[in-house]
Amino acid sequence: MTQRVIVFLPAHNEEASIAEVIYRIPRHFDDKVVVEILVIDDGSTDQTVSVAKAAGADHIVSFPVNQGLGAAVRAGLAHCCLLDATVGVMIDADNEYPAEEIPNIVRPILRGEADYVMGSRFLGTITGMKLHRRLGNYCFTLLQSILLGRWIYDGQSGMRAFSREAMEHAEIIHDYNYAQVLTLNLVRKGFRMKEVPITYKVRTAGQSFIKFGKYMTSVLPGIWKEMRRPVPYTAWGERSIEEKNAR
Ligand SMILES: Nc1nc2c(ncn2[C@@H]2O[C@H](COP(=O)(O)OP(=O)(O)OP(=O)(O)O)[C@@H](O)[C@H]2O)c(=O)[nH]1
Ligand SMILES: [Mg+2]
Repeated sequence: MTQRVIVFLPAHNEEASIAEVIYRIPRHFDDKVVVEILVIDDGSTDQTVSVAKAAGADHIVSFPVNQGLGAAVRAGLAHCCLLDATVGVMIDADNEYPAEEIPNIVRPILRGEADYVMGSRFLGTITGMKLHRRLGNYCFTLLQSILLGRWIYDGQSGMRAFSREAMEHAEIIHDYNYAQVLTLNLVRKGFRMKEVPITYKVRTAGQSFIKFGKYMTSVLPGIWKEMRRPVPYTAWGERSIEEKNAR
């Protein structure tokens, strides 16, 4: 049976790099897999959409105004389900992540070994990441490791793959970002997470959206709120996460 892999790119004003990301996405890495590309244009005011279409994007969803990266990833996951994806992949549109390595994060899901695969920069290789970014990544990753009681290497990766069931049940609690709250949400629901090494190269075009103050005042309360929510669904059935951990 043919499996559908939908690769989605959240994009806000990425005309300089989105085409290169689309060209780098492998379309035929397995005879039984069809790959399609979906762009979630978050109110871009540049030529992101026309550049993406010309580069071969199959589907475009455009927000009339900018809503934030969390909202864009939420829409990406929902549209992957609408497009009947077996596996959904998200990758940043800024060409920092290795799109040609997408099969490595998809295969564990196709093989039924994982529901949620993160491309890990810290297990792989990193070129050009500034020291303060590295430290920020370590701190936020450590926080997630403590909250989940399991070791995570890269909690802020912009390259991830999701099983259909994980996409259907993923909840992103705030519009600003998804990175930490999505992992907390899926792992607490019992989805099996796996990290796979990737090669990462810091962007040379466009602008990072991260501003220290906004990041702290949005992401930390988001993590707090997510952790205080009950888990209404568990991938292993009706039992609560406490019961599962106690077994
Ligand atoms: N939906 C949405 N996407 C955004 C926004 N800002 C950036 N993005 C996209 O989110 C992805 C990641 O954005 P970056 O600014 O590179 O953020 P980052 O990779 O976490 O941070 P850097 O380490 O600075 O690159 C890119 O594909 C952007 O186009 C936004 O306001 N809304
Ligand atoms: Mg980036």
